[in-house]
Amino acid sequence: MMKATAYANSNMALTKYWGKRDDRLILPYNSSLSVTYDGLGSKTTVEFNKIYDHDFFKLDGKNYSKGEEYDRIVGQLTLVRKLAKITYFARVESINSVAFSSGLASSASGAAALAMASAKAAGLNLSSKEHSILARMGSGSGCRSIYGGFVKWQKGTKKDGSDSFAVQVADENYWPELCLLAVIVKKAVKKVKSRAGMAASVKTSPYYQNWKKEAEVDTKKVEKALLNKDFTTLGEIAEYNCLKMHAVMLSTQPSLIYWQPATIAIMHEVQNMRDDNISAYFTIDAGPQIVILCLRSQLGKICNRIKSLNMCEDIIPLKLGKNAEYLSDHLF
Ligand code: 2P0
Repeated sequence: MMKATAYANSNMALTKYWGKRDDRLILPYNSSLSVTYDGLGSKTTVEFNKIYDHDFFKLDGKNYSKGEEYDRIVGQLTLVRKLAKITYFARVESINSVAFSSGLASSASGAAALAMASAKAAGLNLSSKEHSILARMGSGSGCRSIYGGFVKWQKGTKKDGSDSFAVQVADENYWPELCLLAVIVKKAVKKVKSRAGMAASVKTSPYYQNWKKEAEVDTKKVEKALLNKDFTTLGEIAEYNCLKMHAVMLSTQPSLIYWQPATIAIMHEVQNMRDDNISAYFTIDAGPQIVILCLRSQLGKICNRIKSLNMCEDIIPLKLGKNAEYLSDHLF
């Protein structure tokens, strides 16, 4: 039977991916570095079988037979069929962790779990690097979800994308003092998805050229700070990198304003905390939620300060997660 199941955690970038130099192969303009977090992820089962007359896809109990989600899945399956030299259609079922409804959802874990499950179901025996490349072609940030801990997506320079994949910089046990705190300000679906948003930024933001240069340097600096366990440098660069990405978003036409009033209030509060000698930094993706970087010894204090603002729906401490893996209990 050609069936396999995989689980992958989601990830949060400390230096961001925002813009593609190749839309089809999903190749980024700059490298990025992320943290894989535990318990927010996707479990996916794939079966290739001659009885299917098309590709079936079910996500969290809902069937999809067209649209952006469906096309992404079929795109990844088509790559796998080509690699494995098979022609069978597939049945794909995927579930996301409950906490996904928090607004920290990302396509990364889905792309990584699908890459691993579909490759194995098709009889391929791929390396982690090959899984990462396959996940990348489903969703760019997905290439980072193949690994746990701290992960770098090296942008690569080759046209065919064969050198654009993720590598693990350090595992999830490397720096136990480092904490991430997700602050959920609004559980709303964003108006402009990352894929369309970043394409518009590349085309229209007058700051895009600077962004890609700076982001490449920031990624190197964050990697070094991480390896030195230098929290202040890591926090400063990560926060600044996030603000530079948002400057590009704001200067895109039409502008991409992912922040809500509460997002800005919490950004101020994080900076105020630093004035009070609490070492905290923030990072924000293409949405209103904030992730605060801090050290474990100050987690309680920071939680209390954020709670007392009364501006968020939830505060979730994020644990660092491990590598994506195969599971033996299938979803069907
Ligand atoms: C990141 N984001 O580095 C950045 C920061 C959002 C902001 O990766 O088009 O869903 O599928 O490659 O991976 C979101 O982009 O986009 C993302 P595609 P993806 O995490």
